[in-house]
Amino acid sequence: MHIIKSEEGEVFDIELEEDLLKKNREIADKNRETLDSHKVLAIDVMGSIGSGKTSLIEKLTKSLKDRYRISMIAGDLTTTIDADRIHRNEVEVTQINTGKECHLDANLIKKALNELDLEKTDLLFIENVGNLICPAEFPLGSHKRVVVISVSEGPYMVVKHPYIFIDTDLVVINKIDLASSMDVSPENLTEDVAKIKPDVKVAKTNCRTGEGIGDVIRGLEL
Ligand SMILES: Nc1nc2c(ncn2[C@@H]2O[C@H](COP(=O)(O)OP(=O)(O)OP(=O)(O)O)[C@@H](O)[C@H]2O)c(=O)[nH]1
Ligand SMILES: [Mg+2]
Repeated sequence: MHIIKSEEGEVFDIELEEDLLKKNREIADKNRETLDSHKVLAIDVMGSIGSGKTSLIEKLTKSLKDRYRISMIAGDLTTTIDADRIHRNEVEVTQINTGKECHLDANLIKKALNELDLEKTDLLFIENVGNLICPAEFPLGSHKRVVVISVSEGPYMVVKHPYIFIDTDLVVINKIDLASSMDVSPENLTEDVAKIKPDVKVAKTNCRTGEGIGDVIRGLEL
């Protein structure tokens, strides 16, 4: 079998991309300053499509709402479905619709931070656009990064998408209730994650029932 690997510098827009990433990092640093000046802890929730990001935020919001004033930024291409879901729990939500873009970036978060009442927020969940590739390269200025994967995506999603796990504080392996019917082992996924980032925390959850949410809360030191 022939395998073609692109070399560094081979992709024609590489210089453009480096400038873009540098600018994104600068704005992300400013976002962090804004968050810190208002004493807001921000958590970037990344993960594959349909893995359970919104369900996780929903469960965390319910568990933590007596201890923190919680807000959310919801990233999606076009709809407000997830934002509406979380808003029903009386959480202040700002929607970002990215159009065709497959990730949030620091500039979009800067705009959303202008819309939120940061004085009335202690904890901010940012739900990134669902995929395991693009969000990895775009820090937003958040204090912590979580990656949500689920057993329903099959056994290879960790080894196929290593980069998103490198700069992550906590990995959530969701839908453990489906593990046997999917014939996917959460333990094997945990081992795959540990090979990429040995010290990363892992929580196994069922975000429908709330099983494992306590481990997520402890993992995030909330
Ligand atoms: N069986 C099972 N279903 C789950 C679990 N967590 C979430 N779901 C279901 O999975 C589907 C997708 O969940 P969401 O929370 O919307 O996932 P998401 O990652 O926010 O999806 P996108 O934002 O569209 O990428 C919904 O039908 C949830 O009810 C779980 O632990 N077990
Ligand atoms: Mg969602």
